[in-house]
Amino acid sequence: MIHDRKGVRAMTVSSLATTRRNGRSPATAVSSYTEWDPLEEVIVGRLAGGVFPTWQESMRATMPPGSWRLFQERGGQPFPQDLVDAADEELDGLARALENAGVTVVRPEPADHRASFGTPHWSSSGGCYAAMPRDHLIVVGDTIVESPMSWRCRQFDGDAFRPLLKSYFDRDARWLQAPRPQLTEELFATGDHDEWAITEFEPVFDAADFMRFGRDLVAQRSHVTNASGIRWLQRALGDGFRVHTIEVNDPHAMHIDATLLPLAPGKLLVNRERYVPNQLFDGWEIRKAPQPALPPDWPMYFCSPWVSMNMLSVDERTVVVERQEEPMIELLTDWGFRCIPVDFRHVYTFGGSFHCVTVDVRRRGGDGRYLARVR
Ligand code: DAV
Repeated sequence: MIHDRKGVRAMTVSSLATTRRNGRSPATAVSSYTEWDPLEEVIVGRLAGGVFPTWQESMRATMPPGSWRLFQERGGQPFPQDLVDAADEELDGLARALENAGVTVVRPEPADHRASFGTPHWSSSGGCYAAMPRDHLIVVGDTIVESPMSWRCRQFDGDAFRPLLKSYFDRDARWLQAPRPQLTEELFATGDHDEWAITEFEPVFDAADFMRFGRDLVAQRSHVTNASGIRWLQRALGDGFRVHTIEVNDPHAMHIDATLLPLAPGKLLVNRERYVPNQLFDGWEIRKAPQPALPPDWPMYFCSPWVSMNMLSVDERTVVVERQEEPMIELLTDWGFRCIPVDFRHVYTFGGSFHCVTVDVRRRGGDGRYLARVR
């Protein structure tokens, strides 16, 4: 029934949920199809050694204005040590909380991101960080894909995950890397009236612009993900998967995981400012995330406070949530979820929360069709 191969309109979402709960442990080291199936192994990022990004004009579309000068003047220089230490402590706390929930946690080794580098066409004063594996990597079934990122400074910081990728490869994972982007000037839009900061010069995407719903993925175009990037991933995954590009209302779009988050089959949390109703979610119960609880003067180098909804599901009833996001905890509890509260505000400063800092490498259960069928 779940596979719905004959084109029969799938059963109700709540009966799906019951079927899925008994999924078996996958036989392969890498296997994850959804954002909510029972989590068995996860990568948690690390901030130590991180440096301010090296400025490029396309960042203007997504980065908070207060960061523009900082990135222009301090690209390649370490972040303030006290902020890094506080955030790393919270990342360690997340790792412990997940281990206590029975999940295997793997971490990248500490890396030094200060080294400058270049290509024949451009140079960067340094890298960035290995705190946000979700930007670099997406697991779809037994395949782990490295994304072709449009930020020049991030071309090598994902190398911090290579030892992990090689070890998954040794255990039979399919490992794909998108074509290395050239990131020459042609990729970057120059007109004031361009809708996006990047052109279609070559395929680029950040993996965090995709959400997984079994055999369907939902993607957004953004200032770091272009249509050819989405097409590349669709073609690489093959006919067994379908990538749907949805419209969102986010002039600063960069990463879909503070815009919508599926918590269980049929349960979708959305950003009230950004979500545009979509037929794909016909039959789903949609709730709006409450306003973030973060104080307005909290330092945010990379993103908006909406990372309050950037959460990680341990299974379809259990969500890791920031300890001080009380309205969110209330909403989730009322919706039937168990919350695992973890302190994470210092990580917010660096551009993400629980979803961004993780990659779920293995979740129990297999593929499935969860979205309404649209043509
Ligand atoms: O709301 O600024 C954050 C997403 C981070 N991966 C935002 C997007």
